[in-house]
Amino acid sequence: MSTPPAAPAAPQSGPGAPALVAPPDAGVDTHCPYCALQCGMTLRPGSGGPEVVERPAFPVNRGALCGKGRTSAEVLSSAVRLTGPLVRGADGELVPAGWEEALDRVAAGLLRVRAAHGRDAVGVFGGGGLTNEKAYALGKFARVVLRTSQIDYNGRFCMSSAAVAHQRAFGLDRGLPFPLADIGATGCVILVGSNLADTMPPALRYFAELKRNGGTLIVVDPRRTRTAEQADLHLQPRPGTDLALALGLLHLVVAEGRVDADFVAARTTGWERTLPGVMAHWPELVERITGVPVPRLRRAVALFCDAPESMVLTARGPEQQAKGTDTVSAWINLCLATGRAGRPLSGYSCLTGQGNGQGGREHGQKADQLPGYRKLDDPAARAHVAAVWGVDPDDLPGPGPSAYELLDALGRDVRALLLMGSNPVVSAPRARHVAQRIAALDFLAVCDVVLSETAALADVVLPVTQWAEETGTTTNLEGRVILRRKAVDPPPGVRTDLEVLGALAERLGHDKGFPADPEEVFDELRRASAGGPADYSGISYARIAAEDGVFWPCPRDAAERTPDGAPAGTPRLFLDRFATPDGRARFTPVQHRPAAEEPTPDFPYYLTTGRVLSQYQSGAQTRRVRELNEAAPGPFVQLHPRLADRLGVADGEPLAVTSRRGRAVAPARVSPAIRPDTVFMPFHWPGEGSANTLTNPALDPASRMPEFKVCAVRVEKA
Ligand SMILES: Nc1nc2c(c(=O)[nH]1)N[C@H]1C(S)=C(S)[C@@H](COP(=O)(O)OP(=O)(O)OC[C@H]3O[C@@H](n4cnc5c(=O)[nH]c(N)nc54)[C@H](O)[C@@H]3O)O[C@H]1N2
Ligand SMILES: Nc1nc2c(c(=O)[nH]1)N[C@H]1C(S)=C(S)[C@@H](COP(=O)(O)OP(=O)(O)OC[C@H]3O[C@@H](n4cnc5c(=O)[nH]c(N)nc54)[C@H](O)[C@@H]3O)O[C@H]1N2
Ligand code: SF4
Ligand SMILES: [Mo]
Repeated sequence: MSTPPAAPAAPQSGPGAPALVAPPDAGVDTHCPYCALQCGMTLRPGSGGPEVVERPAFPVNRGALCGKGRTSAEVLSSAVRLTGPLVRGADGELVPAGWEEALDRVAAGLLRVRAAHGRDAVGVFGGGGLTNEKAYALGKFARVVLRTSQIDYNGRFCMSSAAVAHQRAFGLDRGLPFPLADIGATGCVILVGSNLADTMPPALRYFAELKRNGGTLIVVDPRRTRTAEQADLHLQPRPGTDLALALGLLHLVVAEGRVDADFVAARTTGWERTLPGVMAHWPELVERITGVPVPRLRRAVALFCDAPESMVLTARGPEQQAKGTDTVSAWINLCLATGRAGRPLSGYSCLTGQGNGQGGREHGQKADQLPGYRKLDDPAARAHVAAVWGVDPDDLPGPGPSAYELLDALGRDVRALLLMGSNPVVSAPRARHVAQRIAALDFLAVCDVVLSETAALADVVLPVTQWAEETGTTTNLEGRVILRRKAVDPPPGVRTDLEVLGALAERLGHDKGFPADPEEVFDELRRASAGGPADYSGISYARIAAEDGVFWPCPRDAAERTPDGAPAGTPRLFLDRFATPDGRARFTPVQHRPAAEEPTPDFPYYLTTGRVLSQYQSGAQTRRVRELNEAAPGPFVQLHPRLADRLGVADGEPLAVTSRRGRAVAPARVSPAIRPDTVFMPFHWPGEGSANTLTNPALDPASRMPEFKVCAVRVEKA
């Protein structure tokens, strides 16, 4: 593994500070670079560079920002980032180079591998933080220029299980089928494996509203997080047992006569086939599997069903499991059986994670997908998109492997990789192995803002612009398409991802089709998405700016219109019908099964992983912000006092955590907030304390999601 670059603090004055594009003091309305809430903010000139100020008019966060958003302007400073291309020199070191040389090298590297090993020896890896325009251009670049099937992205590690379960049940995958603000007005929310007090703090206000309105919150998490502390009822299951838990709750719904038979009859299919699996999960069995006492299961069912309306929201806890898809299906089944779907203020939804986690999964950087959330193996979809791209449908490659499978094939089947918007050396499961696979590549090119741990392994590093330095759209967790506006000039020496793709396409024989102007790309994306499930054809930059975002689907020929005559977007889905061929939601029969790895005498504890408030993802950006680094300086192992006693470790002492993949060492953080049979590690850091040294790449059969949330470990004093 590469040594992590140090995280320098970001000075905000002097030559490194970017200049604001807008007239002085006016400020530019834009959005946070980080999570899927995509909080609205304004960038205004300050004494030492642009300052983030509140933008109360934006409806989702209503002015509130977390510490990451508040400090996000620091990452714009040239002191913490790449400001010129780097190429691997003769002595093996990365050395500065000009753009022409760097781009020539990338083109030559990709062509060389293609000539020697064929088109599918060249791979592409994208990211859910990329704007819609970039994700679209990257997918098009892979299919049209490289003509490779080997493209996937980090969203596979994020919400992919919920996406598959959504499709399976509702025929459409949009994280929230309603605006976030609806949460405040429903009667009961079951929040499953989300720690949004740390991961989306401004969203907490809607849960506070829920409680003010007399509603109740149930949190399902093996840890008593700051989110769980807000709950009326906290269920604290063993990691990896949510599937049994959901089945157990549904069993009680049936046993207590709480099924909404009218809803089931009128708006769903598949209940009869689903019922036997439900009845096989009686409460005492579920208590044994999950560790949640039967009276608490009963209490949860009462709160959920007695409320006039209720919702289930899942996040990574139940989804990042090798049975994540079936687990989400079980929670959806609970909603369907109780009639909590397809009507206002009720329903299932998934809290998408990355800045463009929603849009990034719609426009073609996914292995099996074409823009508009079309399927790559659907002949009509291929014909439509090929016509927009001006190519023969038969020339489009077919579906390729999923993210982990692609990374695992590096240096073997896939020998060159173009990577944009991810840092898998830190964030992929079994990360040491992934780093070895990356090191075995014949050629690696990385586009990034900073020298990430993955970029540090590249043959060529291309420095690119980021959020406030360029214009583009993202689609937030609600399905609201929003406009991130350019607010500051980038440092000289960096280019946009779109410019990079255009320049590479040209070198690979495509001098047209890859414009650098984001609005031009968006207009093409609108045409490519027209008629697809995620139809953006009625959305324009001007409309987004005027309306605080537009919810997809928004077809150009929509029957409903806004007062201005524009096609109406769709804030709430499924009110009349679900997006299945017969308009009914589909139950999925599911059965509980153990995690891919359960504790054994050699590896007696569960490890689960996740996030802390002040770091974002692989930490590539937030580890470079002084305030955030001070708040969350490094990895730790959270463990219960009883386990700490048994191991003879005190708070702060180094602990070694070993799984079948490797060993990590980090200080103990002793806390009664976690189950005694489980330890927790955040995954934001490379090096000795890297959680992903340990994690299990066992994949969900349907979504190909790795099992980040549960593996078996040994824990000892280091
Ligand atoms: N501060 C911060 N915010 C972020 C991010 C970040 O890196 N840092 N990343 C963004 C992204 S991309 C995402 S995907 C979201 C993720 O947002 P969340 O899903 O809220 O984040 P996690 O911490 O991964 O997991 C949530 C909770 O799942 C619990 N959990 C672990 N195992 C299980 C289990 O088996 N069952 C259940 N029910 N729960 C379990 C963990 O204890 C944890 O508290 O956050 C987004 N926001
Ligand atoms: N153990 C464990 N591992 C996990 C998870 C977990 O819960 N536990 N969660 C998983 C989840 S949900 C996710 S989403 C992944 C995320 O993990 P990663 O895919 O590694 O995500 P980031 O750290 O956000 O990496 C984004 C990279 O792109 C760069 N970047 C930012 N903006 C741009 C841009 O506009 N263009 C380009 N070219 N680059 C840009 C950033 O500097 C950074 O280096 O991690 C997964 N890994
Ligand atoms: S909650 Fe998410 S979008 Fe909002 S400021 Fe924090 S990181 Fe940014
Ligand atoms: Mo994510």
